[in-house]
Amino acid sequence: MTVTRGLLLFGVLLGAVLSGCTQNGEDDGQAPAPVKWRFALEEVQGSVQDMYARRFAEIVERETGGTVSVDVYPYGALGTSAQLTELVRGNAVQLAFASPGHLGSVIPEVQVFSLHYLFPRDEERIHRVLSDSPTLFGPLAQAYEDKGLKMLALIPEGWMVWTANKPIREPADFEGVKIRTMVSPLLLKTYKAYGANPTPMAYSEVYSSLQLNMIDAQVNPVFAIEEMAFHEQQEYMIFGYHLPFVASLVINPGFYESLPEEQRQALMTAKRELDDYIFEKQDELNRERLEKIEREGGTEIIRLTGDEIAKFREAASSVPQAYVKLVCKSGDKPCERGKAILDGLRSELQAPETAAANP
Ligand code: 6CS
Repeated sequence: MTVTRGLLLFGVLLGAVLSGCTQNGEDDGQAPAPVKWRFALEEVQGSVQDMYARRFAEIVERETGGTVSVDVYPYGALGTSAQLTELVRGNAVQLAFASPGHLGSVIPEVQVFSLHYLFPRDEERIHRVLSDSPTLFGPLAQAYEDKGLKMLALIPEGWMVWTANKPIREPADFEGVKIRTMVSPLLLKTYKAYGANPTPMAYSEVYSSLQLNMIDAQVNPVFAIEEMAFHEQQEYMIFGYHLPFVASLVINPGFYESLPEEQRQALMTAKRELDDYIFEKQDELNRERLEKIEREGGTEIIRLTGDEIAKFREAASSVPQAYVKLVCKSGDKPCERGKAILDGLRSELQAPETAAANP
């Protein structure tokens, strides 16, 4: 696949691409050339992250009167999710998406986004919390800062959906199933609680691992399953509504501090405008791509009933304790902060108007 080839060339390309960028150039004595910010994605062109980044670039360019230009690097150009995070910490790229599912070993507290059935079925509520949460933009953002990352925004990318070569309707169906997960430790604990055999690996390796039968199943939002063609290697897609996929947008903190006020404002304007934009766009994209998969045929879609979901909720009920154990293993500060994040997020998500909570 293109993505895999791109990642194999990581070392060579990275040097070539990054040394070719202008940070503060001049245009042959004419108007100063725009300052370039590099923005790296964990997803390919046409994805939710790509839509976000392209609109982000337009807004920043508009708000800074063209003095800043944003170069977007889709997945495959610069590295895996873990490598992109390191590039931001080193300011080799200024901005990147960092999925919590890949960040858990760096920022244990972020694994609150891996807790199955913590989030209600009410997507509007999730959207509002991800846009404005005092917990997520307070203590969680502080946990990012402590690890050399500034968290600018959290974006919803749709419900995670299981794909497999057998129908999965209850935790017992996961017994012995080799399911690819992102690399955060809590995800492994969760799938073990279902009886599965979780196998963490980079996104770029999933297609070939499915093709070679090295894994039996994987989990991702619909738009990603379609654009990475995972469904072509699987017979079933199962909606268990266990977890929305959330990505965080991170920026190098030193770079952010060095920006003039006008450019910081441009970042905040982009964040605010894009909160609503991406909520609507991801929903559209996930619907369109589900219809496409259904039209193509060959994939059986299963939507779990309330009773079936209840069995998964029960099987996952010990995982919040595992989250607390994991954050507390990392020291007193992450321990206290992790517990506060879990409690704070829980109460924000369960505000009274969330009548349609997860069954
Ligand atoms: O499964 C993954 O690793 C990836 N999935 C998506 C939808 N975005 C980025 C992430 O790395």
